[in-house]
Amino acid sequence: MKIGITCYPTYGGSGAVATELGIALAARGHEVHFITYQQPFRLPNFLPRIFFHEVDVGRYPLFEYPPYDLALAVRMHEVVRAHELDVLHCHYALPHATSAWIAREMLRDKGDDVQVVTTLHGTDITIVGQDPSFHAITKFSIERSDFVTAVSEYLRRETMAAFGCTGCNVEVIHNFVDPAVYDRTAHPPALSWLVPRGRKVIMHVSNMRPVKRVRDVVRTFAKVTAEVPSVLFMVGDGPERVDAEQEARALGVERQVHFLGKLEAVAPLLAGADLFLLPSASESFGLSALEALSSGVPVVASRAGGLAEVVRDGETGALCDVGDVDGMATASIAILRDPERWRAMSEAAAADARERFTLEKVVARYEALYERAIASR
Ligand code: GMT
Repeated sequence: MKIGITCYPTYGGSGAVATELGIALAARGHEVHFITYQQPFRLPNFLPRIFFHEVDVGRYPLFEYPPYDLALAVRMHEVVRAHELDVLHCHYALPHATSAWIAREMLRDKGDDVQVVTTLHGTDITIVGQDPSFHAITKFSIERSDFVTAVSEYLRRETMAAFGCTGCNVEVIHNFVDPAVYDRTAHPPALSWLVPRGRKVIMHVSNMRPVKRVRDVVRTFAKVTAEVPSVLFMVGDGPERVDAEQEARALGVERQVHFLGKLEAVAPLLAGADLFLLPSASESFGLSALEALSSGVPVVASRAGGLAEVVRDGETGALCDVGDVDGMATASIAILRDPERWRAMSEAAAADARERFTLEKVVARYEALYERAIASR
């Protein structure tokens, strides 16, 4: 099959999923065309059967806001025609699904066609899509997609509730990990030089937007390290990083908290972690939690959105209410203090990630969906 993939190419879960899906599809013999404004951050420079088509918005003094959605629609239309694509797979509804609808209308105008598959990732529904400025166009774009998927059952329900969405049938296809990459036995220790002997390693990975509640990460860590001496690695960057740094200073733990910035490869770091914290206010899935679990790292997280579909409370980690820093600290201490319990959770986490979210199984579901889409033309 020939698949076009559009995503946000910068640091974020939806771009990571879209890119890894494209790489996996190409490895299975399909031709994959990424259509976006920048090379996706997890895409290496060259791989067989993978093409990257840059969208150039151009600049014109009249346009205070360059119309990216239209430039994207034109580029999609062009690439579908030039490479005879079967499917356009849009990751994140806005504006990608809208641009794909325009591209498909332009194709139909000339007697051509393409199938549009839209994968909803979370904030496209829970935040952006519910903004009155975007609600109607998000609903329209979802309903006009040929097939719609959501990355969790939670997000499917949210979509139905927010949009009514009578004209569409949202199918749940969970996110996935490559168990060969997210494997704690596959990487040499990367951070041990920063970890004083005997300390546990706690990690958080995110784009540090308000929804991630990074202050809660630091607050939880401060309580944990008072009982079980630890270090905290904060991976990623974003608007709340400064607040988290300030919180670490206020709590007197700044020398034990390392901000590592945006790193492309987190698997080697996760391989040396003892615990992962994700106290988000909302999370449609929590890809970073899954990457940690696959790496054998128990996850202590908030019971928000789709996280309860990813983390098995008491088996592969612990779930607490949003903002319950005391609960998260107590759960973390209980896991870190008991080596037998930690080992059992670490093994259960890696096994469960491989059983339920392995790349092979999930990519096969997308392949089957594309086949259905093509057959329905
Ligand atoms: O979480 C983010 O800030 C990034 C965002 C995105 O769109 O890239 O992540 C969303 O999609 C990920 C991949 O499907 C999910 O794992 C995240 O849970 C989801 N984020 C939220 O729902 C807040």
